[in-house]
Amino acid sequence: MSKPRILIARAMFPETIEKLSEYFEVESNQEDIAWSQDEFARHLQDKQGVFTTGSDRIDADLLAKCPQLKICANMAVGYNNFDLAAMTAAGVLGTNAPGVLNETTADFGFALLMAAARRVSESEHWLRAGQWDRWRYDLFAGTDVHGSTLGIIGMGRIGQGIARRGAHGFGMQVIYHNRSRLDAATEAECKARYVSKEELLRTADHVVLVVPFTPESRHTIGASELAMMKPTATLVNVARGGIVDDVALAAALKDKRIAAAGLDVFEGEPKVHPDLLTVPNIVLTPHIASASMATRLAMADLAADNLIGFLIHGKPLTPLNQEVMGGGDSIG
Ligand code: 8YV
Repeated sequence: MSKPRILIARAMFPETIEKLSEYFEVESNQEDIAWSQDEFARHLQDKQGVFTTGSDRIDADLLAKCPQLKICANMAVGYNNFDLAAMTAAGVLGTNAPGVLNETTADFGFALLMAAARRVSESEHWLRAGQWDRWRYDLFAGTDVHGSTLGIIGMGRIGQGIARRGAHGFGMQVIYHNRSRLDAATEAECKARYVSKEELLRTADHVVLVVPFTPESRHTIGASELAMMKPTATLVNVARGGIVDDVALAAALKDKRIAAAGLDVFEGEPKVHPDLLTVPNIVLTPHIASASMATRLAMADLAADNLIGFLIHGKPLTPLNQEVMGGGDSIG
């Protein structure tokens, strides 16, 4: 019997391709060509499965051109690149990659927080530009992280990882806001107190965003929210572009309405709004919060296991729209 055909939409680890090739006829975009949606559809039209990243859009138009498609396996915990309703209507399963990137992403959230609050990038650029000629009492004096109040918006597993680091490692008072309150045991473990979004914005010294992108979470932080924050505050986003209004943030930083920001994600990335590129008190990274080698391998492995699990054994590990499987079950 011939093997099912799958597409890997981006360049990928050789070991992932090798593993998938045991089960599938694999076409891989190993040259990492930036396909248009039409080109993506052309490569996908005769495939039963696709290995996607959080940047590969799966929508009704694409699905209409790919009648054989049964599964889209995202190498990402976020899946706002999927139109899940259209996928369900087309009978296409979506899977994501939860659980494997929490601690690595929480590490990076903390790295951005430290770098922004203590002005690491800003001072490095200045030093590299040859401007350091003598000591000064207030040279790049920033805001303390230890002992301060950490506000986390979005208290899923990544948010909890950031809370634990803050409370246990840096002696921070942790407050959080979330769609629903955590159970008492988790709150105690994270030493975190539930507050309203407004109280969080007004009292936190550092605000970290870890909410999924949905139409409701778009511009969770805009001009009015930035106006509530302390002038000494730091804002960090390791969630998704669009949760922050980038233009409003650039204006707030320029006018020193807040002190600093660290962003790993952007509205319309990989393009970055030019206003953000010209304010000095910001740390900008290219969506790499999950990018340790070990974690990226684990994410790729889970996406591959979802393809194998579903197309070969009928049992995906981490399905999103299980209803398309009819009577089938999951082991995730
Ligand atoms: C990925 C992410 O690097 O998992 C997510 O949701 O944002 C990142 O870890 C990115 O989406 C590529 O798949």
